[in-house]
Amino acid sequence: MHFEETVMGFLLDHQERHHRTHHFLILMDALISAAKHIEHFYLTGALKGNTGLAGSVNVQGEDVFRMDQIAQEITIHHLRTSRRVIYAVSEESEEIVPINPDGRYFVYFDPLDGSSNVPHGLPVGFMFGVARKSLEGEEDNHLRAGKDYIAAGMFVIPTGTFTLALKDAGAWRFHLDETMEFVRPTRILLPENRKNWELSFNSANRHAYSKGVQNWITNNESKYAFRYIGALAADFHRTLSNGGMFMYPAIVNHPDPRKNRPEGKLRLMYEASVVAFICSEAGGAAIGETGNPILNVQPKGPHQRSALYVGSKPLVEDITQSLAIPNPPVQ
Ligand code: AHM
Ligand code: MG
Repeated sequence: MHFEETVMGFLLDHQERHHRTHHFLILMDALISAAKHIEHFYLTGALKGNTGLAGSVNVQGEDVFRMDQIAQEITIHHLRTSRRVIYAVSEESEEIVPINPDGRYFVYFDPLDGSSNVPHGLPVGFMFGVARKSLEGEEDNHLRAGKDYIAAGMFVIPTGTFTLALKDAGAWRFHLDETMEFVRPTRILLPENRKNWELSFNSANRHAYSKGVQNWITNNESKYAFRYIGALAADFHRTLSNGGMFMYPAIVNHPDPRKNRPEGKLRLMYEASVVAFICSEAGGAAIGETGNPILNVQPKGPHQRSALYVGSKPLVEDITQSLAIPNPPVQ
């Protein structure tokens, strides 16, 4: 028989080797338990009538699905019982959620990302970033930039895959086994060979991107395969494995100017910074609309949005040149 190393064994070893506390393990256990519960409900979503709308709108003014609410309840429950979290920021809660003033961590999460896939039972993400409270001196700010996260991860639900990045210790992928354990830690490094590189973006929006981005797409799209699942965790999972770039550029040239999103669509704290952190640990890069590194962006609010270009460094560096040119003509 063949047995695999579990995520908890991997993390215990990691903490011990770096002379770290057990607090982070308890937090990770809570997040992994939450993911397994969400996965369980998602798998039976259609049968139990849970794939529809909940009848309310969230902080972004978007329709909330019943599954969004279930995933939110599950995650908050596990974070509370861990007793290790001070505050949580969730896409599903307008206010920052106070959890335990004696806790040690801040958790930023989207319990079910990729709403358009929910009615179909297709892949969605449970994404999270973790920052630690200041252990010396006064606590300055619980809304941290990605460079101050200590870990970030994403579960692609219901596929049983989990990617976890630990500060300065790499990005790792795990798979769910038949006993519902995440096992087989496998280091993820973006492949340098361009053979399998892919581009991923919502092509329906391409004429609404800045002229620089439109030109870049025209000049580069034929060199790579194109894939788009419509859920960040799932699309970025492919980018990490195959190399290439995922992007959700700012919408600045929409025929209906009211539909422009100059600040981007994705949320900084629990979407863009999470994949930027994972990508950086996998040897890649992530920037926003002005070519600024996502990891350096200090959030001004919990639900701040951001444009996002994330993936293999050569592509991210290359598109930076196009972002720098103020509205050049489309070639
Ligand atoms: P959501 O939080 O409402 O689900 O939106 C985030 C999702 C991302 O997972 C995905 O990358 C993107 O929105 C897809 O947007 P679009 O449908 O505009 O292509
Ligand atoms: Mg989301």
